Amino acid sequence: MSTVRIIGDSLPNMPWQEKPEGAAGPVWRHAANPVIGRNPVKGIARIFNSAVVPFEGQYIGVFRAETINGRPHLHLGRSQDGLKWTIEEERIPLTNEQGEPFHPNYAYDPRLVKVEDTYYIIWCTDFYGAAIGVAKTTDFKTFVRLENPFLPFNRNGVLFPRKIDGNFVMLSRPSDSGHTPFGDVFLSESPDFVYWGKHRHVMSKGGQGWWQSVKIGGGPAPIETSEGWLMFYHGVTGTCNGLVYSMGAVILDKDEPSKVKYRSSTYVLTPEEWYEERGFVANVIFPCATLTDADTGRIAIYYGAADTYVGVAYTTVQDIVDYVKATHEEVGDDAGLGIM
Ligand code: BMA
Repeated sequence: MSTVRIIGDSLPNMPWQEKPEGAAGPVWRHAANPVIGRNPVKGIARIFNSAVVPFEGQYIGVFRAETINGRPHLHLGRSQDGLKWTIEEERIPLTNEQGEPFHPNYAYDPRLVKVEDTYYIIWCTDFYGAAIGVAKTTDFKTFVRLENPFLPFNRNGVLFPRKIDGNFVMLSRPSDSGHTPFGDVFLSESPDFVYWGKHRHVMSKGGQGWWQSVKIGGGPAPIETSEGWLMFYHGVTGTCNGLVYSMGAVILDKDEPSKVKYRSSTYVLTPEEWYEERGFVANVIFPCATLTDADTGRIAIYYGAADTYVGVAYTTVQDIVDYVKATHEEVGDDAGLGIM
């Protein structure tokens, strides 16, 4: 019997496949992955680490598009079913708040989150090095870039889908300027999306799970459930052959989301399929978005695979919450408020 509920909208036409017999873990892959292959659009070599939302009965996405000159930019895509995508050839026409064109040097790993009636794009931008960029739209025609919320260096900006206690809440992962060999997840609040503060530590890397021993970073926008905020994230380990990115899951306190309630000691998805193990960067699973249906508890997770493809995976809120509780491990002082 289902006891855990998603607190959100119904989405009966979201992509879905039932759990196959003998699935190894609580998350299973879409059988026809990858849903976006190489060279999907003229001038774009690879699309991965991207975000989607339901919009006007269809789906719209902000995609990390690696152009054929090697730079990542953000491109819009549309889909009837959330699986077959039409991606625009031109990058998203961002403007600044005065309405003038604004072109970030590079833009990658977007998240796309609706708060009230506005859609926010949060990405990794160039601000004297890697930092968090933000923009907003209500119609997916005009996109206004807002002030950068945080100082460099920082990545993996993840906005909560509603205000908590009247404030916007954003996770981020402070880091270094390169392929950062460290990183924990922090949380910041803002009353106006301009001034950010009340910074809290949320989660450390590590614990018994060596799959997340090097660094971690937030994933899709947290999903509100009757047990708290469910968040998928990436955890990274080092090997003699380079880094390996897996997906983990955590449940944060509903009212004080800097507190970890349950955190899975094991990954919930790790590179196993050819499109995850082989590509521009081998062995990467990097989740950036989910679609959910509150009526059935279904969750579809969009993830970048091997910095080359987009994959979709599924779970239900009951499956994943049960799994996270059953494999829970407390890491350091993560269960506290995160104020030193
Ligand atoms: C991280 C980010 C991600 C990428 C991952 C693996 O530092 O740059 O965009 O998927 O490395 O290359």
